[in-house]
Amino acid sequence: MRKSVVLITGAGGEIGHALVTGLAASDASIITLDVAPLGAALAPLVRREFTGSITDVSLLERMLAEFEVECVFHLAALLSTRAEFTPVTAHRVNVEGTINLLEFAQRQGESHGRPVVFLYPSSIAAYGIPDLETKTRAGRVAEDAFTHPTTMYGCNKLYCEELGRYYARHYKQLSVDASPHVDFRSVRFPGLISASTVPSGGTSDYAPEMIHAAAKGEAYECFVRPDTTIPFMAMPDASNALRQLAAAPRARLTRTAYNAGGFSRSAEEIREVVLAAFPAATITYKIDRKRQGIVDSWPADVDDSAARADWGFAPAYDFNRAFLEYLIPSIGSSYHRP
Ligand code: AKB
Repeated sequence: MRKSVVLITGAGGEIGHALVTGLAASDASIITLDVAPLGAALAPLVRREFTGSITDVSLLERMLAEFEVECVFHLAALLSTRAEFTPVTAHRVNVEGTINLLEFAQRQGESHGRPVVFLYPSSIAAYGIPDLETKTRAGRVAEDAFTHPTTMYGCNKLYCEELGRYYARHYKQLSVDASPHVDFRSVRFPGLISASTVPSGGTSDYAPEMIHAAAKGEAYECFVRPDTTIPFMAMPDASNALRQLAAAPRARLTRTAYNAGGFSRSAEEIREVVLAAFPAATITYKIDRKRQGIVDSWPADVDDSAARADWGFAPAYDFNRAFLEYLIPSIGSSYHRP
């Protein structure tokens, strides 16, 4: 008999660190897949860790044979800035890797007869707002507006949302005996900020990078303008949102992709709260024109009323609580442990 488990891909990453910790605390039986071995903090929390790529179909075949997967949290991805340096690799990992996981979930569902709940973290990068005047006028953007991404990562995320919708509603619709076995659910996250991990390859990373640099006593050059504004979310709210959406009754869900907001602030407002906590910090601006162009195409804020109505999304961290109660104390202490 195969063991019934939850699969988390990219488990060693920023979202994965929070999700593994949270699911393990609720006694979930977890298997993981990541390109690197899990760190000492996570490894003891999982039933089995597989080290390899989501593009390795033979590895997924081995997992299919050994485990009965009820739920997939597919977190593995190359983020927006890194994807712009290697767009073909990003497409291969972000898209081909995702269809491999969707096929894995489909075959899991066919074998054990129950729909596999498939959670997919999409992103505000799925939006592409043409200019700053339109961004200001657009305000809180709803899911079906401005879906013309300008990055490979954003294109990947939007297409994979549609791939998931296909697997959940139209899979092999011309085949007689085909029926969907994937219950695909996606959240378009804003810039996520974690106290437990260092940011890697994102274009929204200027916010966490500021805090980490100030806590380490290192000067930081912010690569976007002071007025640059996008929504952010504290990582505990992101992890909880994925778990909440996974547990939501299927009949309550009117969409397969949902916005989820946190707090919308400018780079200068973030700089001010970091300087108040670390008065000796040096935070200046050195604009990276290309990364600025990416962030300018993302919405200043998102309309997440559908998530709140359908599955009760309600972030616990506003701007002040996120920085004053979670990020600054945790990151500050992580660099100054005796
Ligand atoms: C990135 O900056 O690429 C990510 C995102 C906004 O999805 N943090």
